[in-house]
Amino acid sequence: MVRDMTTDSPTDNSKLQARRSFLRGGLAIGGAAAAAAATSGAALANGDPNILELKDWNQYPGDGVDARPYGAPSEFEEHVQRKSVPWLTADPISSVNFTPLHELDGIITPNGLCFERHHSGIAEVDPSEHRLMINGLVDKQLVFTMEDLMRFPRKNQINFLECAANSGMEWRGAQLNGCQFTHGMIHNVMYTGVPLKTLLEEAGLKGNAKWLLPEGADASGMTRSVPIEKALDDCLVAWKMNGEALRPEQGYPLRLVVPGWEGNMWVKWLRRIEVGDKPWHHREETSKYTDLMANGKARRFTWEMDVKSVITNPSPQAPLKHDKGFTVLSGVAWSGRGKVSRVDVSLDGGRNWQAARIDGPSIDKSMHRFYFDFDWDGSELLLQSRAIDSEGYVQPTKDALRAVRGENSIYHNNGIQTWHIKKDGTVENVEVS
Ligand SMILES: Nc1nc2c(c(=O)[nH]1)N[C@H]1C(S)=C(S)[C@@H](COP(=O)(O)O)O[C@H]1N2
Ligand SMILES: [Mo]
Repeated sequence: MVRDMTTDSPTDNSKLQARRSFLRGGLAIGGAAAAAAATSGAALANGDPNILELKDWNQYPGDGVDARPYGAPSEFEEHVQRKSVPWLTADPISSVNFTPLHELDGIITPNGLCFERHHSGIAEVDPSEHRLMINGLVDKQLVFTMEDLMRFPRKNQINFLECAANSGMEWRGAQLNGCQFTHGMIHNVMYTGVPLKTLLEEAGLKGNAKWLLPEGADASGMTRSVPIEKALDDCLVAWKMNGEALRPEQGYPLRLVVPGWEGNMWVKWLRRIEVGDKPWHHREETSKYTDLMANGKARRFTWEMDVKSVITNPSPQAPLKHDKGFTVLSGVAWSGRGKVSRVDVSLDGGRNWQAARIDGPSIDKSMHRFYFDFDWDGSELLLQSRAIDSEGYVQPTKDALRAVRGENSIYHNNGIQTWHIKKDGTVENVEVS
């Protein structure tokens, strides 16, 4: 149990702010709006200074257009941060931090909040000195500058990247108190780049070309074996994320996008792609990123990230701040095998299920956003979400997962998450069986 990381406690001020904005924008929402209006009406009768008094921003002009050449979030959003779990790794150089999923909405992860996973820290690469080499079983060995790459026909793709270790700390039981920590090794970004297929065709694949070995330019020299079928299908060599250059944390100036497959294969600071006829069996696909089964054997090359979902609001870092009544529940779902076709929500630990509403774009191998609007009766709840993908795969319970995979795994935990909602609206990470 890691209590001290739940720092996002609501202040009275933020409660007031929430009511004010609800009143301003909420007139068409019916019963819920009426309840909120009644509260605000009482505040008004007592002389709410937020209504009666002039603020600085009402009276004095603000910064001009030259003050913020590259914008940053409001200072009131300072608590919205990537966070690490101090005891998880020995040092921050080979470590991970987590996306604050409970602070986000829609499907796109803002660039500054995308979780980071580095094996040797953030490489600061000068793009003018960066090269991408393709060698091995090709007709022509090629070297590209960044300018060379940008002359190829481009493609845009929205894809989630999930580290295979996401939720890994939860394998043996509920541990971390917040969806940021249990599920935050994921981000969902629109990438711009050139299809890997185009570059491989430029080099010309030999008949026996079956595998690729992408390699990173960071000090970890990250490598993974990628089968040629995937490379020719939907992989991208990308230099933009959400419209702007990749952030250094995400592999500036170049990274591999491997849609739906485990994050480890999305090599950052991509400098070389070797073409071979068999996998290389490197560290990241033998000692790491394999799944130790109950019989002592390890599953290998488990690339696809199976269907998964989590309720982000409410959750331990985002408790319910209102009394019983109209409640908007929200969460995210994704599948490495396609689209999410349905998300069900349970209020009673998986006994009864109701369909949630998926809202926003539904894109292959992308995050989906779901909502479930319900009338909270103020009693304790055991919230769960269960996603079903376009292949018909249903997100399993943690018990079902352990029955097949045993107790030894870290990677590929897509089990159903349970949040215990208390009567006072606080939330705890629990497991039901
Ligand atoms: N060159 C290089 N590529 C890398 C890594 C790395 O340490 N070095 N980490 C990998 C792992 S384990 C993951 S989960 C993703 C994380 O991507 P992100 O930092 O954009 O979240 O990058 C992958 N690519
Ligand atoms: Mo990872």
